[in-house]
This record gives sequence, C-alpha cells and structure tokens, in this order.
Amino acid sequence: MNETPLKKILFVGRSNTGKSSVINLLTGKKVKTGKKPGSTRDFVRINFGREFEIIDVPGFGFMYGVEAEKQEKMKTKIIKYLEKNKDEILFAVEVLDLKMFPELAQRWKERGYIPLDVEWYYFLEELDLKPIVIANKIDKISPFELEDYLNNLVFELGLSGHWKELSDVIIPFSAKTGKGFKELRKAIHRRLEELGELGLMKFIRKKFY
Ligand SMILES: Nc1nc2c(ncn2[C@@H]2O[C@H](COP(=O)(O)OP(=O)(O)OP(=O)(O)O)[C@@H](O)[C@H]2O)c(=O)[nH]1
Ligand SMILES: [Mg+2]
Repeated sequence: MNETPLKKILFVGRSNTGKSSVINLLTGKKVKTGKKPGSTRDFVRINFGREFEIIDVPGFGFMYGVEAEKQEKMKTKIIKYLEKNKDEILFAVEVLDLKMFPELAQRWKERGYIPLDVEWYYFLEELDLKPIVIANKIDKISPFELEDYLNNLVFELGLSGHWKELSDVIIPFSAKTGKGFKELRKAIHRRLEELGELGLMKFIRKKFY
C-alpha cells in the first residue's frame, strides 16, 4: 500500500452534540445521526475523492449502552489516533451542545474536574489542530439568554475578548435551523486559506438546505 494519506478534517465532541448532523449539512453526505448518544460508535471516514476526508470521531463522554471500560478504551483510541495522524489533520472542529454546556461544566467543576469539552479544546489546541468550536443547538436557547451562554463558553474556554470578536474560533450554530452556516463556512474558508488548501472548499456546500 503506497497511497498518499488523505488530508483530514476531524470532528470531535461529546456524544449527541450534533457532529454527524453538522457534517451532513456541510457536505450533503448522509452520515448516520441519532436521538440516542452513541450513534457513531467508531471512526467514520467520509471520503471526498482521493485527496480529502472528514473523520467523524465517536462521541466521547457518554455512549448509550456502552460500559465505562469500553468508553475508556475509546478515549485512548481517539488520543492515539490523533497523535499518529497529526500531520495529515488540517484542523479540528469541536462540536458542543451549548444548551447543555453551562450545567455540565458546573457539575464537573464542582467535582474538581476540568469540564470534558474544555479539556478537549485544550488538547486540540495543544496538538496545534486549531479547533473551530461549534456552539450547536442554539435553537434550544431563548434569544435573550444566548448572549449569556456564549459569554460563559468564552470564559470557560479561557479565551479573552467578546464572542463576537472570536468568530474564527466560536460559531453559534443550529444544525436544525441552519443558523450560523455562513459563519461556519467562513471560518472553514479561513483555516483552509491559511493552509493553502482552498481547493478543498469545493467539498463544502455553499448554503444550508
Ligand atoms: N434541536 C436541535 N437538535 C439537534 C441539533 N443538532 C443535532 N440535533 C439532534 O441531536 C441528536 C444527535 O445528533 P447527531 O448528529 O447524531 O449527534 P452526534 O454528535 O453525531 O452523536 P454521536 O454520534 O452519538 O456522538 C439528533 O437527534 C439530532 O437531530 C441542533 O442544532 N438543534
Ligand atoms: Mg455521530
């Protein structure tokens, strides 16, 4: 096997946050989504010709019906994969459920832990994978509260500045209504431009259907 490795964009995030849904929207490819966390149980490679693939990484944190030991194994598998394939990964997209984020983050912190979503963000940063954070499911948040949710996210991720100035990193989004699609596309465009890979934009849909 002497194939050139495909360039990859990696989608990560806790279970049920909408990773597969976002991939569907962006590419028009049918990726399995589901109501129960753990719909995607193994790495799914979504191929685009011979140059590019999107990797739908199984949700970490909680997988429905999958016991703790298996989850731990999956976490190790994801970390190993990242370390091994680092050079072919263009950048990462972390999808989180903004509606659930504050409560979950609080719960983890009360127990003395770094919230899982935050830990992953740091980890991806550390690997220099320049994560774009999709703050998904904003359709579940009232417009009056959205600002607070986003400020809280910026704070928890340890970023400075207003979320509006961080449009390269945090994208308020709804895979249900398509809100944020244009902004997400722009952020992806910028990442690819920096990498000299703008040719790959042809695989990203122009608008939300
Ligand atoms: N209301 C709302 N529901 C959403 C949104 N995005 C995804 N969902 C729903 O959330 C559930 C999980 O979506 P998936 O795309 O399967 O999530 P996933 O992150 O791939 O989940 P795993 O594969 O289990 O890790 C599905 O029922 C989706 O329809 C959103 O923006 N708003
Ligand atoms: Mg999935």
